[in-house]
Amino acid sequence: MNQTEVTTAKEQKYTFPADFWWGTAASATQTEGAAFEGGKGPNIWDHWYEQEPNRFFDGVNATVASDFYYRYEEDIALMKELGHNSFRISISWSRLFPEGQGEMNPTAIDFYNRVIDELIAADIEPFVNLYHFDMPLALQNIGGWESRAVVTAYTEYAKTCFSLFGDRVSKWFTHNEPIVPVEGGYLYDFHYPNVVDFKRAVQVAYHSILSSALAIQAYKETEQTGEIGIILNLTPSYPRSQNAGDVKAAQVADVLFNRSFLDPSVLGTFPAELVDLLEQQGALPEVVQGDLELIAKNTVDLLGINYYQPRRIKVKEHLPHPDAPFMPEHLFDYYEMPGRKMNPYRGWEIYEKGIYDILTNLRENYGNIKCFVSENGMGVEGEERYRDEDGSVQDDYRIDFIASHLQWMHRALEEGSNVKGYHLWTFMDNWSWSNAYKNRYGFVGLDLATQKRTVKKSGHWFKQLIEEQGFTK
Ligand code: BGP
Repeated sequence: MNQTEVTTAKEQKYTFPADFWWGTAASATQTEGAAFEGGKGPNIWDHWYEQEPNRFFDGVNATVASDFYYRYEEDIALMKELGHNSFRISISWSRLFPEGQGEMNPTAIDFYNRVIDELIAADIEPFVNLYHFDMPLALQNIGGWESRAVVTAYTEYAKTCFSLFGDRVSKWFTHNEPIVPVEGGYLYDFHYPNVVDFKRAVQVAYHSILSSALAIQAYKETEQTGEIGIILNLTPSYPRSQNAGDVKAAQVADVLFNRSFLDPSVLGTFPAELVDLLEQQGALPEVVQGDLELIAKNTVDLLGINYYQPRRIKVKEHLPHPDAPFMPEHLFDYYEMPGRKMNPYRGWEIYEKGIYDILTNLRENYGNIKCFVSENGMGVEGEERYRDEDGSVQDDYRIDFIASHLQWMHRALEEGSNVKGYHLWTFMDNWSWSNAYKNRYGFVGLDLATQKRTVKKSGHWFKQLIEEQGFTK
């Protein structure tokens, strides 16, 4: 297990446990397509596109995506060929409940049953996530995550999923990156409903956390014996220097963007620093009696970590106008560290050690919670230029990206981290919320004109890695 064998003077073999989860992650909106078919109701993405198509990159929406709705058999067969032992899907809430609650759509039940059965038949464990940014429009119209009634509807939706699919699914996730709809929809204007208001953002965040605890409670009340968790995008916050101002600023960013969700999900409590900050801003959310006990009792079994980039933080140098409505960035500034390695296409820093720092933090401060890397990946524009004569993208940069992250993960494992697996974002090039098809992430290339799938070099490399339980670098 986990040993590092010395192969040559410089190269090492990194070996992972035999039962490590290897696979990829995807989401319903970004892959299924059939956005207006099979009885699916509209969600906020369908609606926003209808309202403001120019807010979508290249004016392209997710109506077709990667056509998984029609091609899931072919895609799962390819996953099997590439050695996956696990794959994350999300259920489209508005496909199952076109109005978000009430009447169920039998065609959707049939579709998800077929996908889950197909995965199991291919020896690929389905990891099922309940919410990946796709609020049913009917529920957004009554307030979305700002509304307590939507929390109740979500709990019913979660219970329904457990009872429909829980006989075969034993890895459940309540949310993917719940802070993103908060940031996008209520702070920085990159998701519908395009509100910019800190207090409302806090209420949305609070209700997402509460809904997660309610779903966990509902799962525990079933007879089912699987595990339930949440998937968080963790962004380690590094101060520019060890000066008190920089260090304090980085801690504030960490509390706001990481600990705000991590602490209640894993420890069952909110950081005192967060409560103080919200109190100072007059932004404490509405909490109903009994909520905090419920959150305390219903923490996760399993944590998914989406890791793309760190935050580099420095002390706030120019204070905002005293009348400016509060925004998190009033408390710190971002800092462009000289010499940092960037993914030029996505504009995100690549810092492989971040994954080790996250895992170490979880081991030291979060009871070494069982976890896995649920997303990590590299979006690249213009990958066609790396195609060989057979059409296969020779993406050595992606292999290098994955291997360098795995090296740090391996080190964390050796030091006792409870990390159980690694999923790349994503299996096949897919539609992105912010960039449509500009940046490609998959192990499998997608020809948009023909929907033809072609495995990239990284896909073959990953298959070999799984077969050999590791790699040499
Ligand atoms: C994560 C999301 C994914 C995916 C990925 C890549 O935050 O969970 O849904 O989109 O980021 O980001 P992007 O597509 O914006 O480059």
